[in-house]
Amino acid sequence: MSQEFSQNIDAFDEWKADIGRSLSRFRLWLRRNQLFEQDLDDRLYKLQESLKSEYLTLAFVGEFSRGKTELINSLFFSEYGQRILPSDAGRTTMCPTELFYDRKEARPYLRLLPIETRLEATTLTEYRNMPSQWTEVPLMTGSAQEMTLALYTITQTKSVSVAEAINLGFDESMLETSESDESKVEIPAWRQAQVSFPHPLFKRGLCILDTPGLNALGSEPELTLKLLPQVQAIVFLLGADTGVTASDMAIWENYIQTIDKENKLGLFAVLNKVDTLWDELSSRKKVDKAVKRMISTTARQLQIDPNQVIPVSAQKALVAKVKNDKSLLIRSQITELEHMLSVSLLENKENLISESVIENAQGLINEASHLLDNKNQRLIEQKAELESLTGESKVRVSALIESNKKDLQAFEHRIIAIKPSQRLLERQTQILLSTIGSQILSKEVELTLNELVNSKTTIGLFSNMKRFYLAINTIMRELTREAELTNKMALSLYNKFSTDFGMTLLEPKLFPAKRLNRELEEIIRQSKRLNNNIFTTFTEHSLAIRRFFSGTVTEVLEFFKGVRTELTSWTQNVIHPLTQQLKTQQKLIAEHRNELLELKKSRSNLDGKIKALKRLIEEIEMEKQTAQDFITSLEDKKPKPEQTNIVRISRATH
Ligand SMILES: Nc1nc2c(ncn2[C@@H]2O[C@H](COP(=O)(O)OP(=O)(O)OP(=O)(O)O)[C@@H](O)[C@H]2O)c(=O)[nH]1
Ligand SMILES: [Mg+2]
Repeated sequence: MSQEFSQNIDAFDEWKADIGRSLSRFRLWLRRNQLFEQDLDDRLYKLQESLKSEYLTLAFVGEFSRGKTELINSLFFSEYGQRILPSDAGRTTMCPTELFYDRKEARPYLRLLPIETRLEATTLTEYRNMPSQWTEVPLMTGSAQEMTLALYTITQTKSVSVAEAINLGFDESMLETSESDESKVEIPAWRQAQVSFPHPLFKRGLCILDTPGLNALGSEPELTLKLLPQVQAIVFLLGADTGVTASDMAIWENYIQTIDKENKLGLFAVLNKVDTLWDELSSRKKVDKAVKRMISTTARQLQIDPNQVIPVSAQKALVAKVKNDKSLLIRSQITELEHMLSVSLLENKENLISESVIENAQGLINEASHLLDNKNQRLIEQKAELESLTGESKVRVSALIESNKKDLQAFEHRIIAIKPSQRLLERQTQILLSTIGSQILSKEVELTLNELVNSKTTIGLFSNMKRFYLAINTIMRELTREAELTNKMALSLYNKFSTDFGMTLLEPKLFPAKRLNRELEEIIRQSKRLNNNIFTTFTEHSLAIRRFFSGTVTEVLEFFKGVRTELTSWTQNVIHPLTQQLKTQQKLIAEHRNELLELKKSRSNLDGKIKALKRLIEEIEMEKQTAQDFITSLEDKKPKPEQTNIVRISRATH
């Protein structure tokens, strides 16, 4: 892709490095202020690491033959001077293909997962970590011919009986009859392809997902449930030669509009093959008018704004790049598309990082800064005490030691007094965790499996599937109820803490039950749509059940696993500020006691001690300012929506 994209990635890397540096500085700051704790440091380290490992994924989706692969060729492989990925008339890309650079193995390869793996209960995600299950084809990146030949494997099909095809999850009406044997049908030979290629942009973390048309989207649940919702931007391809057809509409409505990313997804409707409207005998003006008309029809059909439909000619762009034909390149309008893709892709990633890293880090800094606030409060009180000693008698010091002793005792009492509430909250978080414990879920899954296996009819299968959804919803409701209770307890513990210890505290971060509910609803909604026809399509119930398990059930289990991890770290985070505050305060009182004891022996250095306290208070004030500066500088790094002019496809009103 263009130099501009490369420059934007440079800026993006610099932005990430900048955030990483801020976090490193904050980690040092914590050590300097004696606030270092392994647990907190680990959390910060994880945030820093998450900045490094991220891939940026751009998916190309649309009905077959709209030019997805041709567009990828012209965006990324024009340097080869020919088509590298197979793009032909008719169905070409037979399986979802990921193009990226494997930074771990650091070598080019083509890996293909045999279609038969669909019969196994293992998920695509699991297969990703099992290289031995994939067939590897060497990639000679130095030669265009060798590359083209190797990548042609992606288009391979095989002849199987109709029954076999159906069992593998294909819809019979979508398959072509085999040329060599009329009783057989052609199915893709592979389920998924991975191309590791040292393209400069792939090396920097860009990943491309090329997908086949409608048929494949329908038959590979993980593509719809998992791969697509995870990408940063989707290019939806349409052809100017066909206009928006019924199957284009089906993909748009079922697979794209349904992705709920709370508008965090860059989505582009690309009207490809505009060159089919070019006409040697018509004036450029007339052609432009025809393109405009087509764009407005397309926009109306997709219910989006016309300026959200981007016209392009992937084929002419490829030719123009290969032949270095500048005027054809301009006419192909590829540069405009490249610009939009590069900006949007990065902008979406920046938004995600902003939420997951920047906001988390700001929370931690705020917490630490609050701790210093309370610390200073106490130091100021102690300084006032020492100041009141000047010129006073020894008796006064003894009185202070006595009162300090009482302070410490009272403090320890209060710690003991608050323990039950703290333990109650800890126990409640355990209850919360147990509502989605792996045992409960395994039991549910086992039950579902038994009931499905014992179902004699398709209707029976359906009702048992429904029962699974209901059971999952009940578990989620239970979690939500317990989460509300937990949140209430956290709030009241924080309140009690503030009043008992006379310290201000930040509001506790509440457990995000609402968001998790939304996420699960989305998984169930997508699964229901996918599963609607699996029990009627599959001849053998056992295969249908297996598909239901490898798709929906696995997805639901993965979701709850994620919730458990989130919950565990939430639990630690909600208690942590309290224990940390108490520890710091207790230490201060104890240190003050030592000081007073020393003063009792000799008062000669009273002035020195007051001065030292004064300096310490000033230093802490400065450190607090530094913490505020960290927060502001991170705030400045957040992407500013008003600065970009990317068109986003607004969610059509349903
Ligand atoms: N005229 C014209 N033809 C194009 C253009 N882009 C692609 N094509 C042709 O359309 C056909 C299909 O292109 P592909 O890139 O294979 O389409 P696809 O969307 O990847 O199709 P599948 O892989 O089968 O899903 C090929 O013959 C391309 O040469 C274009 O901009 N203009
Ligand atoms: Mg293709």
